[in-house]
Amino acid sequence: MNKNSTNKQIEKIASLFDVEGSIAAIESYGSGHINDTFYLKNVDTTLPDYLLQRINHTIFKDVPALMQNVKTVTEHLREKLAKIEGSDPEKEVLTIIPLKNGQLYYQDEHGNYWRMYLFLKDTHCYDLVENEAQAYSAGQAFGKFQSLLSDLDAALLADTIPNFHNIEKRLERFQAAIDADIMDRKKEVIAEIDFLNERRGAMNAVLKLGQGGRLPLRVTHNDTKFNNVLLDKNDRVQCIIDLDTVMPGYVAYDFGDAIRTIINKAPEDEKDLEKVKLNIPFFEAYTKGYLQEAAGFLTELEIKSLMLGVLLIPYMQAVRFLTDYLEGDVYYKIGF
Ligand code: ADP
Ligand code: GN1
Ligand code: MG
Repeated sequence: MNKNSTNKQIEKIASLFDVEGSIAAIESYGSGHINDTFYLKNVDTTLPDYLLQRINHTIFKDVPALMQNVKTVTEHLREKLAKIEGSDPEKEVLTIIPLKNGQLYYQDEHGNYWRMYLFLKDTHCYDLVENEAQAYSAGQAFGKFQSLLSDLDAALLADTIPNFHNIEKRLERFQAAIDADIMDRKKEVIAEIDFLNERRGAMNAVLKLGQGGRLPLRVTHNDTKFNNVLLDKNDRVQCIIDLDTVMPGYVAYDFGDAIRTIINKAPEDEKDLEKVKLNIPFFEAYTKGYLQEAAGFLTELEIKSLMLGVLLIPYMQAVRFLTDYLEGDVYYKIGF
């Protein structure tokens, strides 16, 4: 589809939502791997701008449940923040813009699902952390996010992607992809497969502690990349975004995924592995910020489990990306 007809379609869909004013411009937005995001600029600059997203329903199979999770979590955060002096829930929490008929999403004639958020003006996000202050405030932001949600019963949320961080299931699928080798790519990645297989044994510690009832299931974010933290124009954290995977989980997973992106000096898809170096001061800064907000509600064992998450999540990401390569790039949008 060309740009004009896509824009016409977006305009038509946007008009179904409860927006103020009218749309002046539409831009494709962001660098996510899963959804398609469009920025909608208002004609009247004093009125809000919006973000329209097409939700990838091949991956998120129950969009109504996903949107209900986002509603439950954002309402809870909003209520909690409203009681904290100096907080501005409008700016610090995502706001769902419903359809004019009150529904949380629109399903088009092709079966695609669309939802809209209020666009938070004068914000930006980075793929890479640039300094310790950013690492520290990202830690604070995810710690505060979990802390504000620590009194929300995780059982109220649906599992938007069942077994999302279950390493045993991920490894089963990895093995199935190796066995099927439908793209005939296995021969190119034998060394990588061996590398991952040699380390399998050490990777199920969090899962075992959880299954044994020793770690509580909490409301966790499950996609704690640094680029899911919106910063304001002074580079201060404003809002945690990308709530599609908010569901019951273990805090070690969120900690591990955040550290994965925060301490890497190179982008996650850097081809030159010489550039992939660890930044330990950023690790320390994130941990300080995180524990400052989270230590109050975490159990002792959860605090100990954080390091297990740091070992596990980069490994699990490698398993997931390599599985997708073997399956023919069916899950992630890839850039090359
Ligand atoms: P994806 O799942 O594709 O990563 P995100 O929900 O993270 O999608 O959104 C993509 C990009 O859009 C983000 O990286 C951020 O730059 C921007 N963004 C998301 N939500 C908002 C918002 N409410 N206000 C302003 N920018 C936003
Ligand atoms: C995907 O959509 P995005 O880019 O925020 C993925 C995450 C991975 C991430 C790796 C639903 O997130 O789990 O950590 O790519 N999201 C889903 O960059 O699978
Ligand atoms: Mg994102």
